[in-house]
Amino acid sequence: MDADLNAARRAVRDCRSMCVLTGAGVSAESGVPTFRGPGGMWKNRDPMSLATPEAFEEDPKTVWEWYQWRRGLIRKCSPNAGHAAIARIEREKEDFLLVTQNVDGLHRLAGSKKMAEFHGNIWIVRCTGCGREEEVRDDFPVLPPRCPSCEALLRPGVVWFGEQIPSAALSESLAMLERCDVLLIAGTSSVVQPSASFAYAVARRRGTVIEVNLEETPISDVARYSFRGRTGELLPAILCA
Ligand code: BV8
Ligand code: ZN
Repeated sequence: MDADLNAARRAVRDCRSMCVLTGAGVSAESGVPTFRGPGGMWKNRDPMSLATPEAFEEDPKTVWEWYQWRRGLIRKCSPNAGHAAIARIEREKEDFLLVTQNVDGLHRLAGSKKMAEFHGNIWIVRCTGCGREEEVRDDFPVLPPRCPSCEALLRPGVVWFGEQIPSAALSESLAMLERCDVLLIAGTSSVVQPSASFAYAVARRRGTVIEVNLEETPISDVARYSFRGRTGELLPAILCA
């Protein structure tokens, strides 16, 4: 482990262009429930059955109850040492991009700036009628909330299953995957597409892929270095050159 850890640290230190991909495991260290792990469920509903346009179409009130519950939880959480280490390395690299699947906004709170929110942001709400977007941090008094301008339903500003990744985030990420020397993947089960394919895109062109995750994932043997452990500990250890 130590030899690999030192080699991974050197790869991070010596690289010019770096991409970091994060998932719910990074925010789990701040107390945010993961998508698929214990505590990620809500009222025994599977998130996969709630995070879809069909679920919202059929029962917007229940979908909003789930999001209001998650917003309430996340509101009490602060960034952790893993978020801070990622924000710090960004300032040391000439060419850097953080791609996060997390919708909680904790990376931005930790100071990350060069960032693509691949699955949107839970604090943004969008009108299904006039498309008006707004950042709303408070709880909505009535669910589902309606647009103050046109009365249509508001929806969470996140990407649901079956929806396209926001085009700016997608193109910025794909461009980075073509040129980064190091891709660090942290706290994701690597089952959701298209972010789960990032590792292959970089490994194919001999870039260095580093994984940090509690459990093994489908990309663990694609990674040059794959560390089992908590992001709150391993990210500072690998990123603090
Ligand atoms: C797309 C936002 C083109 C909402 C999310 C069939 C029909 C339709 C679509 C598909 C299909 N087959 C495949 C697809 C594509 C689909 C997909 O990938 N499905 C999979 C699941 C089969 N993808 C899409 O639909 C994407 N769009 O492809 O557009 C298209 C369009 C139509 C049809 C085809 C293609 C959109 C995907 C975005 C979905 N939205 N979230 C919300 O949050 O409410 S995804 C959701 O999963 C979260 O964003 C989450 O971030 C993401 C990934 O989960 P993880 O972050 O990995 O979290 P998870 O809990 O799974 O794992 C946590 C990991 O951390 C674990 O491994 C754990 O061990 C580890 N861990 C925990 N604690 C720690 C830790 N590690 C270290 N330290 C710790 N402390
Ligand atoms: Zn509207």
